[in-house]
Amino acid sequence: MELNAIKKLMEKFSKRKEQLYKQKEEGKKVFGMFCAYVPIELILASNAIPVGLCGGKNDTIPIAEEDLPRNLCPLIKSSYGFKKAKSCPYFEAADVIIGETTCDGKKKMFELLGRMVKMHVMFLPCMKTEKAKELWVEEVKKLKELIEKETKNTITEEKLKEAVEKVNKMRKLFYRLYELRANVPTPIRGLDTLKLFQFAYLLDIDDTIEILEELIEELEERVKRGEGYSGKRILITGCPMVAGNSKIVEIIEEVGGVVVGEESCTGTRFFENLVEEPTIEGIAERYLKIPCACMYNNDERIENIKRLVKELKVDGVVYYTLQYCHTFNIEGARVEEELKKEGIPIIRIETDYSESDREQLKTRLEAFIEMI
Ligand code: BJ8
Repeated sequence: MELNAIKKLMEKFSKRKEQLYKQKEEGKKVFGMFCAYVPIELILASNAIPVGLCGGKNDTIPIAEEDLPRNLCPLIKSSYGFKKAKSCPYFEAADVIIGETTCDGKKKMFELLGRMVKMHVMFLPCMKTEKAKELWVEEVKKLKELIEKETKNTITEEKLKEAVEKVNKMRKLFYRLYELRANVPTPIRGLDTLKLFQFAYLLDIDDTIEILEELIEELEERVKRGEGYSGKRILITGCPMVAGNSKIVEIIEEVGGVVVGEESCTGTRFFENLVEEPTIEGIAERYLKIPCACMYNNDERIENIKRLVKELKVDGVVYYTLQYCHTFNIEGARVEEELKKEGIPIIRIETDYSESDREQLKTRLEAFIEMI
């Protein structure tokens, strides 16, 4: 049941490093990003390249622990370790890295990272008040200025409009993908969708759009034929699962579940909400809507989870936290309480990038999936 579009995704990804360095040789600047809050429209409008840099592998954690505490989120340690070891081609390609004041761990890691690479940190407010919105518009403006300075390209209204349209086009395709996943049986496995989200942070956006268009056609055919994956329908919510980290989805799908949605930055938080106006204000407005657990009183996230449970006909929710991620971990208590009130089954999992807990997680997830 392999999808041609997923084969193509893997092929494109295998050639991405070469393509990126070629684009760099041609004079394009590369901006590394750590977060879904970075407005990629501005980077694209300046004819530069955005690449996601979050690390999902265990291998670079020991070198990171020479500088960072052991009891820190693995995503932060893995990312830092990649730079320190100079082992990630995307990190090495980046001319400037854009960070933002999300969780404390990332924020403080950026101070150390700034000794190795040029950093620009955006001041992301942790509330969505009117004052916060004004501040965020200023931060987006500052980012535009920085990008223009680095690339020596002016971001004209026209260029910005083109970039907004392109990114919105990609977002609409992801919305359509989610509509298709709502079918029973669901036409695509969670593991394939996860790869798509992970690589969408790395691939050229035109390639991502091309793959999504092909994928959607293939999935529409599958739906017409009534083909797909049965099993207990699972929604994952929580920390992102960046490239290199797919442990939980693998386990869920090994033990009789099928992941039909992700309320995550490798999921809905990546594409939900279009930019309505192709202006700095319009862009700022869309990005500030992202319901990350770093936000104070993040009620939209809870509402989104409940909505997704209905839309995707979910049987149970897996709440996924990376070890030492306090924001998602603490918010888990509220999410659990709210879902339980509505009779939605939920299991909370806390893990890292190691394989040491795989069997234990398998036992817990197997029991959960049998029970729901
Ligand atoms: S918008 S989820 S990409 S911050 S897992 S590093 S929060 S301790 S990744 Fe994130 Fe932006 Fe939010 Fe998305 Fe900190 Fe938690 Fe680690 Fe995290």
